[in-house]
Amino acid sequence: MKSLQSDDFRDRSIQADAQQMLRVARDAGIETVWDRLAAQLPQCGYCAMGVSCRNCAMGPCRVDPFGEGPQKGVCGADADVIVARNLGRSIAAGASAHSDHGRDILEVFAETARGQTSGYRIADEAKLRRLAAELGIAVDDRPTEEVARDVADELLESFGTRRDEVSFVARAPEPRRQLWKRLSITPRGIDRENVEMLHRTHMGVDNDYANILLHGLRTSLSDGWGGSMIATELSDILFGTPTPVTSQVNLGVLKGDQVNIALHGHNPLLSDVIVEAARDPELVRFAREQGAAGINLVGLCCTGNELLMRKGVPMAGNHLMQELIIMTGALEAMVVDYQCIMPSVTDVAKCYHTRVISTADKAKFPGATHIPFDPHHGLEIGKQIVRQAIEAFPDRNPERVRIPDAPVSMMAGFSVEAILAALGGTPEPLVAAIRDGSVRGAVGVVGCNNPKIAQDYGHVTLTRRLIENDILVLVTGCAAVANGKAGQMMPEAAEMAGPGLRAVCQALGIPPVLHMGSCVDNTRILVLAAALATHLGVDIQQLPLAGAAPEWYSEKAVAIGAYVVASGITTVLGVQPPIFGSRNVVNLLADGLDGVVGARFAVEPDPEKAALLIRRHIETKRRALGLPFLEVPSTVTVTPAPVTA
Ligand code: BF8
Ligand code: SF4
Repeated sequence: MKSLQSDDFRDRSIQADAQQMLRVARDAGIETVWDRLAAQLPQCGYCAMGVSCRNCAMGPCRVDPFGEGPQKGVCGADADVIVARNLGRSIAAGASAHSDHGRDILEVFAETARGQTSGYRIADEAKLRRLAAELGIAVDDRPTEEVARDVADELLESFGTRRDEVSFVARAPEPRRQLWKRLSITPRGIDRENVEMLHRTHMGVDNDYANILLHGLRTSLSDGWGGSMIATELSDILFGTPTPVTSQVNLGVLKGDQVNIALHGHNPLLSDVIVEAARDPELVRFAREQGAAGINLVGLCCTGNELLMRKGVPMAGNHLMQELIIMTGALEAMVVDYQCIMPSVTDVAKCYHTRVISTADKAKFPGATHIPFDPHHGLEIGKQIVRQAIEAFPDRNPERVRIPDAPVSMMAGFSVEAILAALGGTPEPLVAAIRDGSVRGAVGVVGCNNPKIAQDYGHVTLTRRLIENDILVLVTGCAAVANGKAGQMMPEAAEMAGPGLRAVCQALGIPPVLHMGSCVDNTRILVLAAALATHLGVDIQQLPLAGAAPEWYSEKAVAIGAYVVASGITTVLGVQPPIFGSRNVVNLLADGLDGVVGARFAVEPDPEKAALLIRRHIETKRRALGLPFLEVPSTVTVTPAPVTA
């Protein structure tokens, strides 16, 4: 890892807006995530290798991966069991986060169907009816609310224990479903698989590392084809299915003369009504009275992605921008819901006039003002929050305002429906392009920022190399924002692509990097992969696809990686997961899984090398399908053009 002590902020981020704010942080003596990482170094080697355990009070224990110290915990668990248990619990935590988000949406959807909410409505009735028909619910001549109630009841059952499989498993291609059945990893109930993982990883239950990891796949599938998919589908129905939209990205989206409000977190339930509240003429007038020219909403992280995808709300930044945005001195309020919100934001906010407003009873932040979300008064609460932000405006110190200029244009809104529409209503043009080799394949580049990697370097470099080699890139989450900032998400970016992909993008008027949404929207990638596989009459594992999480940090990303692999898509991680203390676990995940689910994990911190690895993988899949393929040598002298934002 590069030194984090230096003043050369290119080590910390490749983006100019972040570098500029890091200078402000240094000059003002404000601590950031990078400083805290430096203070943690060297991080615990046992934990980094996954061989420490504190699952019971006979411990905590650790196993010496070099064979010199103890080889077993007090209970007798060896490195294999400890590593597998820790990984299993990470998957369960990530899957639970996504799925609980899905449940929150589902509950508001159910109440909306019963006419019990305020500020919510069925925005995409056609999608509701399509979904209902898919779930076997009668739709003809029935009122929308009635259909919605049945959909809600059906999906609520997916969380429990009364089913053999969660509803959306039926969307997977038949051979994949048969495979899951043979392996006994079909997810039965979303909550059930997560609870069972906690049970299995209690002391003295599942002591077979492979058996734990198989259940890890099942748990992750309950997220990918369960909780997250429910979140995506119902968010589309409640707030609209995304269609292509152009907006702007980076800290330059803040406005010097307006009340700036950042919407941060993951769940669009409240932020969506805040968009409406901010248009309220009375509040706009109030903002003017306070001396502001207007109210400017911007997004952060996945709540930002939800709003960008559906409403074109400008995007201020991804994960590592959440502290830096406050240091612009121009942020009146940061409204947070849950997930990926650093506890440190309230500390940074204390140095400025910024109000941090927490909104979820399950996610409180000492130092924040708590205004609890309540779907029965959605719009009212949204207005109350906007009012708070406006009240903070007169406290802004104009001398401390530092807004980086020049936001970058980015296109978003590529739901599966929008992609099919761009293709003329059928996947055939994409399939034809993949067949003739003008598009070699597609890769989902997803996931977080992690201060262990210069911010966005992994995402931007890997994506650039893939599109240069005619590989279509699908992005979500923080990876999408990274590529947006780097200017790789406008139709003009087709110029950066290889000749085949360039021609396809230019013919369709789309970018070579398609924004498919927030992290729960990785399920859109599953749906697209399933549609392509079914169209071709093959299983997902046979398709020239791959996944990549170059800068992942979160347990949610672990769950995503696991369900992507369990769905048959090989995935390359850019940050080392804590598994290297068990050779058996590493061998299973990086090799053995290929013979089980037809896909595996790889770890490659260097995005240049990861690009080669992925290209080789895609050409191997092409060859097996009998499609024209290229030789991608394993040792290529890479003299790439430097990637900068
Ligand atoms: O769910 S990519 S840092 S913001 S976990 Fe978090 Fe990772 Fe960003 Fe969205 Ni996803
Ligand atoms: Fe130690 Fe076993 Fe308890 Fe873990 S479960 S803390 S390895 S005794």
